[in-house]
Amino acid sequence: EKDPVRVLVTGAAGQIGYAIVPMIARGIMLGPDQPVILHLLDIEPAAESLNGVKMELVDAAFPLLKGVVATTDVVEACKGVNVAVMVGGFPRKEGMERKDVMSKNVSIYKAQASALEKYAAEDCKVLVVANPANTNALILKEFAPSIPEKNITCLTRLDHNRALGQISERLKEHVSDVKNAIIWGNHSSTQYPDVNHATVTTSSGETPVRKLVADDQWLNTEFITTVQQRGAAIIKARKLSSALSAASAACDHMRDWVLGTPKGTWVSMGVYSDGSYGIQPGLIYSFPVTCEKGQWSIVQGLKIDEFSRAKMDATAKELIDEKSLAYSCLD
Ligand code: NAX
Repeated sequence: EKDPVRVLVTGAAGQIGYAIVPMIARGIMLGPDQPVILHLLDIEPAAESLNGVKMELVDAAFPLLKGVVATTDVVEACKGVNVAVMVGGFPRKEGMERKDVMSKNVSIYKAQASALEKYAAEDCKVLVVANPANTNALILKEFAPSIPEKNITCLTRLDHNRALGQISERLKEHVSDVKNAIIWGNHSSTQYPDVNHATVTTSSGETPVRKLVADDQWLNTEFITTVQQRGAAIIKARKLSSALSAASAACDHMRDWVLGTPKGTWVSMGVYSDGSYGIQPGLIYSFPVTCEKGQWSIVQGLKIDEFSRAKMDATAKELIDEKSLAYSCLD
């Protein structure tokens, strides 16, 4: 049997936390033959509820689950973790200024970066889910300089999966036959969902989505806004934000990163920009990536038309603004 992998989930008493821990304990994230030890972190006001989650994990008798550490102590939570899924954060409440929310999250991610840097396993892979996800990941990177920048990512896989879902619904093709959509940029409403390179596998082979949909007007307007606004649509319907789909996407992100993407398939991940596609280095920006042997690499050489260029630059601009807002909170 393999040695257990230690997986940290912060914000574990919250909605996404409640959805994701059973997925991890069932092997959805790291594979059906990979034992895990869950490290669950939340803050003091949620301590009792966190303990309830731990009780349920015991009650579920998961064969792969070799232990649970449930704590409000960030040092204890980070000790020896190989994978860190950062779901905890300060939510934007009605009437709050953007700067106030940023400032709260900057201080959370600064502190947690230091704890991860000191106590996590050397090869720890980090996925930031909590919003503003890209900028929280950037702060984490800045304050954990000894963690390789390649090990710090943020979640845009939910947006990616939403794009595949919309194409699947429109064409009445199964979602697993749709691939290679791209989410460029920020996990926010400025993200650019791009299907210029996406395909659908049918009985006649792999066909471009643009050809099958045959409605550029829809693809260039409604499709994009539906994906961008999907989070808000879920809140309107459920009176709560996306949780099961976010948890599932976080598992997809980590699984593909650790175990590799299927041949001929790429996925979207928020990663540290190296200047690819003219996106300025020093931002956590969502790109199309393939993964092999636990390493992601940005898909190179895709043709970018003028329409895409403008949208990719607009979402980069928002990230540059967020970055300076975040830095102004550090002073
Ligand atoms: P909840 O409010 O249900 O849960 C958040 C949990 O984090 C709470 O239990 C809270 O006590 C805890 N927490 C707060 N500060 C903490 C700290 N310093 N250390 C540890 N835990 C802390 O929110 P939920 O619906 O679970 O969403 C979690 C985060 O994911 C939010 O920031 C949300 O905006 C973000 N999302 C990101 C998505 C993405 O695709 N990147 C999609 C879903 C989601 O909206």
